[in-house]
Amino acid sequence: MFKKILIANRGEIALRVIRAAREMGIGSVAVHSTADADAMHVRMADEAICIGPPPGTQSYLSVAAIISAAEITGAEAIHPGYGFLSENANFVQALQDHGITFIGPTAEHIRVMGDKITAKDTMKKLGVPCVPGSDGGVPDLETALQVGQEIGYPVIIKATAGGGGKGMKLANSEAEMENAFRTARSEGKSNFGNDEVYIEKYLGRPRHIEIQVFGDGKGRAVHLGERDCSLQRRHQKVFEEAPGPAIDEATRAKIGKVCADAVASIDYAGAGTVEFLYEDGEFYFIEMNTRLQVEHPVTEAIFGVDLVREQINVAAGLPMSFTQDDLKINGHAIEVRINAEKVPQFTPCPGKITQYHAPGGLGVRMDSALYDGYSIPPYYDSLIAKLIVHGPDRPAALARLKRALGELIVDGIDTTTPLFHALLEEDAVLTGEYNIHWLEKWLDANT
Ligand code: MV4
Repeated sequence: MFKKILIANRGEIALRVIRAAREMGIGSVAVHSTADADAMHVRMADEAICIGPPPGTQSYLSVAAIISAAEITGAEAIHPGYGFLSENANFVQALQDHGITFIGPTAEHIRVMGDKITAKDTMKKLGVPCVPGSDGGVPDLETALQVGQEIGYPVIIKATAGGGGKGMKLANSEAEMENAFRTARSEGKSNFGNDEVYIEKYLGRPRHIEIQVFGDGKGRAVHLGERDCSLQRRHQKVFEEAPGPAIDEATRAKIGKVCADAVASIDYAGAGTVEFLYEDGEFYFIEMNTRLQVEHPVTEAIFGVDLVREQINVAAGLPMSFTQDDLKINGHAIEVRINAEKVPQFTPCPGKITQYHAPGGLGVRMDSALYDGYSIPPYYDSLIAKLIVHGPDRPAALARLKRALGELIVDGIDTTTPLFHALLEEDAVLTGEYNIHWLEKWLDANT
């Protein structure tokens, strides 16, 4: 096992990894920008090292600075958290060249899944159900129109390097194809430096269901059920739950096994998420994320596992601590993302926290790097806390969420907390009968 690991991240996810390391008897090294000298991850880690000025590009995204920090401190492995360098194949390759272990999958797996066309092609060949559409990239408008003819409208044109909804364009008819095709291409080119696009049948009212998988890198893998992350605003998740309210046990076992078998057969190592659109009882693969996700705690809650500990074990060459048969769901969990943003516009709202009180009690987990008197810097993501509740069933989890939100105090800045109080009054949230469009429609009508 490693003696010391470096966490190439900040905020709550850096704390999450430091905590797992400490429980495992592993030393932790925090890295930080000059803007984060007073951040909680710096205080909580065994050691901390400054890696550059405030902008992420010059600090948390600087491969050279992070590798230097690992070499100076003698860290043997690096956990990337999520975001930043977590899905950067070149970073993983550079670590390998320096003899530092990446706590995550191989550079090759990151590369394959980072390109959505190769990801889809790979998953399709492994028996994972995909959205009907073009076979790979669509080189020109003529081919695009042919695909439209074959699969029928509406269709969606997606940039293969796309993300966060960028480089994604809807065409409702042949007449809309030319404009949509050109726009998707140019957005792909300008945002990601890649103008390759592919085409899919457009699904009108799906849920976003993602399957948590975990591999040992040696041909064994398990699934840990699904999360329903349909409640999103502008491709940002705000509320996630597990198990999914629309998924029954047989459905879960079936799609879970397909995903676990797929990643086992490619010797996938560590945590991964296979994302689907789910409509009318059918799953359609869209993407795979090769990192630990923000919302992983809802899965940890219902399965009673520590995914970060498992990641570290597997990276050190040890086996996973569970088999598929060991993994049984207990109850229901919900996470809400508390952002330093002012509703209804969701304007970022950095500033000084004058008073902070975290909710607690049975079935409540608050993952946050906040403290009294902390100043949230303006340079990074606005996520400041994840409130995760766990109860014996969905109604109990909802009641616990309402109770816990009532205990939360974050003074000095605006947060998205009022949104969750309001959502907990909505029938669609209480029944779980929502899809990927519900939240945006509700916000349009209510804010
Ligand atoms: C789709 C889709 C409908 N049909 N693909 C949005 C981001 C990207 N990860 C995939 N996305 C979508 N792909 C087909 N064939 C609708 C979306 C989509 C969406 C997906 C998940 C969660 C929220 C969403 C909001 C708008 C559109």
